[in-house]
This record gives sequence, C-alpha cells and structure tokens, in this order.
Amino acid sequence: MDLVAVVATAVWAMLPAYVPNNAAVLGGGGPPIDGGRLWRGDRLLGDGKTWRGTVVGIGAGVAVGLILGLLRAPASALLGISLPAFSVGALFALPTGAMLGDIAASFLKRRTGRKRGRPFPGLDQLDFVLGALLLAGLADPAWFGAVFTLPVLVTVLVLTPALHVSTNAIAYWLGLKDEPW
Ligand code: CTP
Ligand code: MG
Ligand code: K
Repeated sequence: MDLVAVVATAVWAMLPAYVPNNAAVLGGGGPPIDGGRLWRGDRLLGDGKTWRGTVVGIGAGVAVGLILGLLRAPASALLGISLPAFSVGALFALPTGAMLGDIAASFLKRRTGRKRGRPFPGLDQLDFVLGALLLAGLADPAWFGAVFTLPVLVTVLVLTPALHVSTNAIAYWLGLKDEPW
C-alpha cells in the first residue's frame, strides 16, 4: 500500500471511533453513569460521563459506519484504492470501544486526583483509540487483522492525537465544549 492508501484506510476505518466523543459532547447530559457514587473520596467516574452521552456517542458512531458502508464503492473508485468495509462486529465494537476507553480514562483520572474536565495529556488523545482497537480486535479478529496492518496501526496512533487536539480546539472555539482539550 502506498502512503495515500495507508492514511485513507486508517482514517476511514477509525471514523466510527472518532465520532462518538464529539457526539457525546453534543448529546451529553442527564444522569451520570456512576450515579454520583464515590470511591475512595472521589467520584467513581464523574459528571462528564453520562448515559445519554454514551448512547448518543455509540449511536452516532454506528450511523457513521453505516453511511461509510454506502459510500465505500464510490469513495474507493474516486481514490483508486480499496477502502475497508465494516463487519457487523467492527461496526458496533469501534464506537462502543471508543466510549469504554474514554470512560476507563475518566476512572483513571479520578483515581489520580484529576477533577472532571482536567487534562491528562496523552491519555485524553488515545483512550478512545486504544478502547476501539482493543474491542474491535476482540469482536472480529479476522476483520481487525485484515484492516489494521502495521503501517495502518502506526498511522492511526500518530494521526489520532493531532485530529483529536484540532477537533476539540474547534469545538471549544465554537462554544460547544468547556475546555480546549
Ligand atoms: N460526555 C458524556 N458522556 C460520555 C462522554 C462525554 O455525556 N460518555 C459529555 C459530557 O458532557 C462531557 C463532555 O462530553 O463533559 C466532554 O467529554 P470528556 O472531555 O470526555 O469529559 P470531561 O467533562 O472532560 O470529563 P473527564 O474529566 O471525566 O474526562
Ligand atoms: Mg475532557
Ligand atoms: K476524554
């Protein structure tokens, strides 16, 4: 695969995992997942992880995956490459894993004394990617192995922090998000 194909494959395959975080910002609110519970003096997860945000995030990721499925043939023809299709397992695992990774990161942030919304550089940019990759690999190892070759994996890990930082800065600038990270 040439560079264009690697980058296009990486972005295409990860889009259902990129969208949930941003959709959760727009759709979040209502009861927190932890129900306000404390653990060792701090919130288990905090008010930034809500049921509504999680469901909206996963739904948005699945919707994006379905739309990409419809666009795959024309987009592949346009770029002159073969973009990956999403298996049913991957379609659900990518957004669900992204949200679970983000939730696990909040758990870690609360355990390390970081209040809701405080940054945790590195973790903030990769939690959802690691969650998505892990769950997709577990849900459909054959699909995962075919799509995420080593160059595609490396591209995802390099490109995602940059994409995440820029979309969050834009969301902050638009007044949609409380912090620029
Ligand atoms: N959000 C949500 N449910 C989720 C994830 C996000 O409702 N599962 C919404 C919340 O309104 C949250 C916003 O999206 O405040 C931004 O998400 P994020 O930056 O992940 O949460 P933080 O508020 O920064 O909280 P934390 O410190 O726990 O990451
Ligand atoms: Mg945050
Ligand atoms: K986060």
